[in-house]
Amino acid sequence: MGLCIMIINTEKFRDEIKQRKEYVERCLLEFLPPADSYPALIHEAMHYAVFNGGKRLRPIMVFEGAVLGGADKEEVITAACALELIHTYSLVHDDLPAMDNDEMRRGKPTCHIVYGEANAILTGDALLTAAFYLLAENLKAPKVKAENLVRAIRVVAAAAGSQGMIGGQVLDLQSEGLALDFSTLRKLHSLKTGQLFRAALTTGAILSGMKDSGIAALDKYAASFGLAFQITDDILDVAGNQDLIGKPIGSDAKNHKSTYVSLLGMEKSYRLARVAVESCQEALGYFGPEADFLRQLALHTLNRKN
Ligand code: GRG
Repeated sequence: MGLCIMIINTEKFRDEIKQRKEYVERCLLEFLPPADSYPALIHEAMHYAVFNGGKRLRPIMVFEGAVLGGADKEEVITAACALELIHTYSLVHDDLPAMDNDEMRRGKPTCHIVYGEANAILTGDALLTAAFYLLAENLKAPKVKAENLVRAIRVVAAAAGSQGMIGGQVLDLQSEGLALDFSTLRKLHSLKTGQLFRAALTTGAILSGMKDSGIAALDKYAASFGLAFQITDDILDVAGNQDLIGKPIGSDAKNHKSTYVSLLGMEKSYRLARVAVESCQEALGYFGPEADFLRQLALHTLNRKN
């Protein structure tokens, strides 16, 4: 599928994303413990961290994986919320003084600035714990099979853990100040950023009962999507608009991090992102027009502003 054929309906696609994001936010509000529930401090901090203007890409992927497998999105609501909570916990901890020491995220002071460092650590812990509670809650969905749910929980735990996102974060922290080679940078980001996208899309598909060949195609798509997303993240950190990103640009340079841009330069980085988006489209060859949303999402990522 040629890239330009898919560029056509940008306006409509943005509206579609907006509606899906609003749906995710309604689900999150329903399934997070209320902000004023006892003990209110931790629940208020969890709400502060979760309702921060994020794009909600990972839950959107859970829903999309499920729908492509023939399930109703209502069947995977709590799993979709779980992926966003894991993502949010990772951001709260990533912003801590001991990690990236960032004071702003999405135009608002970070969790530890508002609630203090100890409470921000606990907020991340509580979000991660709540995520696995909500994953298990997905057993209440009438059509989800217990064996598929256990498989999905295993996938999510592996993606978030020491051989997934946390492993990537450790490599990232270890690499500060070092000039990484391309393959190390690629490995680091496939763990830190790619694994959770893969878990999100395949979780929805697994819960829907999709065949393994379809799940493998979605896994491939999400791995390439993660790469494209990370490269554009690096590009935005250099050339993005601070107001749209919601934090000062140049944080990678501030933290002496190797990035695709520092390693390859702007032009080659953009070209690599484009190749990754083409790989996304190839992976979707397994599906017909029902996967057009994912095709457009990959293209949209290439031109994203935040
Ligand atoms: C602390 C365990 C632990 C992990 C941290 C994900 C991560 C690992 C750190 C986030 C830092 C970062 C800039 C990662 C690169 C790409 C990325 C995951 C960006 C944030 O994701 P978005 O843009 O966030 O989907 P929103 O704000 O839209 O929810």
